[in-house]
Amino acid sequence: MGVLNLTPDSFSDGGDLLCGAGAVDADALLRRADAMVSEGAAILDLGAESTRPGAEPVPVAVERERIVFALELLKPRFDVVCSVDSSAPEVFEAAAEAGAGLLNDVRALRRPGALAAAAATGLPVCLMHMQGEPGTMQDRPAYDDVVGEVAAFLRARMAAAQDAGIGPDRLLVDPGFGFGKSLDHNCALLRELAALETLGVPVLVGLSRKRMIGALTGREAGERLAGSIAAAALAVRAGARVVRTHDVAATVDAVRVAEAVRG
Ligand code: HH2
Repeated sequence: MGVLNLTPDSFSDGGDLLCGAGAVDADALLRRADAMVSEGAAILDLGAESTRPGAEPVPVAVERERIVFALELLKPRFDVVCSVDSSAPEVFEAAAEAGAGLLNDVRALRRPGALAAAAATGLPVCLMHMQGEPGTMQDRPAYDDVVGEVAAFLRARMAAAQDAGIGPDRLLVDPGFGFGKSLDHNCALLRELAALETLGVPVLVGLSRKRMIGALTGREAGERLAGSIAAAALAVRAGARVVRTHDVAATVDAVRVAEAVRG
């Protein structure tokens, strides 16, 4: 899953795909998408609001406009699933109409109206764990048993989704690396990722260029490729089925090796 951030302020690639006025830069988006698809991405994840700690909220109308514009540009040109990284029910419906193939919600459909809106689209959904809200989630993350609590949260959100009409055949889950987690929490989740396989749906991971990689390697966001690749390989070895990445070519190679070893 290649990351395409249509945001001014994402932590590693913010502003790359927007023009000065905040509109999506069509040429830049097409170039980046084309590169990702030729490097082996099966999914492109479009996000129009940064979730990094302290990011500015984006009005829902702006988020929807950027997402729909990008989908209308990409869908006719690329034979891949276009995923939409959003928590807004208003965006789900518009995205589904514009050809989205997956909803990726870092809030696991907890916004009012999100469960019903996602159900109505008929699309698959990725439910991610996050402790707290983006603005403050890294202030003091705390767990007694991070792996058990993340698994229990995801199980509860799967049950809520099922009640709303979204069965397990339409779900993926994600432990949410870096979302309300210390370095120790992130490492414990990666070490014990296989525990999430008991949920019975595919596991997606987003580790690419994240702060945990920076903490472990001492490197800035643009220099975290090798660390991110190591984390992706470990995650696939432990059962991850989808890897969200900014660096598709290198990650595809690492995933192929880890998959072959996993068997
Ligand atoms: N991480 C980010 C955004 N969306 N979705 C899922 N399912 N899993 C993740 O780990 C995940 C995600 C944050 O990364 P990025 O999009 O690069 O940054 P930003 O939130 O600053 O736009």
